[in-house]
Amino acid sequence: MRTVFASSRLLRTSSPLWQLRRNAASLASMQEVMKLQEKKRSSVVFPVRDLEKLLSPDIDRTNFGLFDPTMEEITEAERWFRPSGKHVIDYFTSAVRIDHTPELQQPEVCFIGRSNVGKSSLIKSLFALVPGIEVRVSKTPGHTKKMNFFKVGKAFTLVDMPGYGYKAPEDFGEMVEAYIQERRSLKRTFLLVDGSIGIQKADLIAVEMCEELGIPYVIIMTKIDRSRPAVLVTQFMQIQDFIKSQTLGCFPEPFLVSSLHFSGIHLLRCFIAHVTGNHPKVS
Ligand SMILES: Nc1nc2c(ncn2[C@@H]2O[C@H](COP(=O)(O)OP(=O)(O)OP(=O)(O)O)[C@@H](O)[C@H]2O)c(=O)[nH]1
Ligand SMILES: [Mg+2]
Repeated sequence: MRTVFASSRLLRTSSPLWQLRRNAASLASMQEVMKLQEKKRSSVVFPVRDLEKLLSPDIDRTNFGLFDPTMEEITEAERWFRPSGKHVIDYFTSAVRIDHTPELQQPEVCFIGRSNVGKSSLIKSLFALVPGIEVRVSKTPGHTKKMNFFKVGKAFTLVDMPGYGYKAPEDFGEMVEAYIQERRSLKRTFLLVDGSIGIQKADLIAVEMCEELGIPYVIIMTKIDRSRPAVLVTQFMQIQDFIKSQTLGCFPEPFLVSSLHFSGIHLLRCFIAHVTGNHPKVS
């Protein structure tokens, strides 16, 4: 195991993440996050930084903080996720086949991953500032059975995908693969991996698909609230190593999110605004 912990830090058992259970829902906006103490704020916005502190100094940090906007840039990007009269954010339509997908010119990003990994929950958190928007999540795997399109004004579209694996629709391969291969407006594919268990066999199939199709994709580690920091940092380093040694099209640094605690959500909003060409200023 390559991960070497900074031992004194590892002995500290409490993570700032654990302390954030309280009032997590109120952290949906940067305005609320900015009211937190600096340490907590950083922990919510940049969860990777918490993990980085656990590593010994000699660990290679080349692929840490690759997308590193300022708090101001993240706050500014949030405007795309805030609806207004001129900027309507809502569910648009669903499709089960590529020839049923809507003709939209605006840039698109999609969320793929195993059933139950937290795709719909993540989209729900990203849209937490949109009153009344309906994004269905469920404890039952295989809940999302169609490609669900959410329009974010004229700026971009988010697509929630059915999961693969347990009880997934049989035509998942055909539906999702065809979409990824043919969708011209697709700017980024987010491949969700359960951060509490790491990469599974089924995830490798999705990685293989993305690699074969030669598309740019990003791994997101979900449900980070479920793991102790020492376990999470091990998973994180393993996934980073995996990306480095086994992939070509994958962004070198996984994103970390907890849809429950809003960790990593604000940064991801900024990244989405960035890759869809709506927030080009990020350093
Ligand atoms: N603790 C925790 N639970 C989560 C998180 N995200 C999702 N979950 C739970 O995981 C379960 C599955 O979430 P969904 O968002 O419906 O998963 P999905 O990937 O859309 O699943 P399918 O639609 O079946 O492909 C639900 O019980 C969620 O409450 C998280 O960040 N933390
Ligand atoms: Mg779903």
